Parts: sequence; C-alpha cells; structure tokens
Amino acid sequence: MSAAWVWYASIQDAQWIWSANNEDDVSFGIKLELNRLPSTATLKVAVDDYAYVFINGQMISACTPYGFQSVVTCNILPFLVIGYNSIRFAATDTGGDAGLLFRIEITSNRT
Ligand SMILES: [Ca+2]
Repeated sequence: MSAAWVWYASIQDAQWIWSANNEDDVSFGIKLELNRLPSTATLKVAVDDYAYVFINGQMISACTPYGFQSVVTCNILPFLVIGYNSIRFAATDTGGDAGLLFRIEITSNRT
C-alpha cells in the first residue's frame, strides 16, 4: 500500500496481507477452535478489491467486503460451532494494489 494521499481502511491490530506472488485470486484461511460457543463473535474485514467470506463452507452473504476504504463488520456467531471452525476468504484483485485486512473479535461471558 503506497500513495499516502489515499485513505485506507484500518482495523486495530490488523495488517494488510496478500500473496507473495501477487496473484489476482487468493484464498486465505484460518482455523478457529472453540471449546464452547462464545457470547459474541464479530468479523471486521476490508479488501482490495472484493472477497467472499466462508465459515465452515457456508458463504456469509451479509459479510461481503468491497474496496480498500471501508470496513465491513458482521456478526459471525450464528455460523460458529463447538470444535474446529474454518474461516476462509476468497479474495480477488482487479488491478493495482491488493490486500486483505481482517480481525475476529470473540467475547465469552463466564458464569
Ligand atoms: Ca486492486
């Protein structure tokens, strides 16, 4: 990311990432292991240029980031399960700079 006069989206403690070979289509995935369901689970994501978010193989249509200037915030709690969760971003760059920025915030209320 260059061009200092352009405002890019920013998310606390998150860094823009992309593939080392700068492909147009890049898939990013993480595994999230939960030993119980959290109280809240929020995904914040921005991408240059667009991406589809999949959790456990299901596309989350309410969570479709587009463009490097805006952060999409969505509730992913309904899609999480106890055990391993697969979170995948199928991201596409249509030219120029490319990047994906995301953060997952999970809270749990112990009783
Ligand atoms: Ca681009």
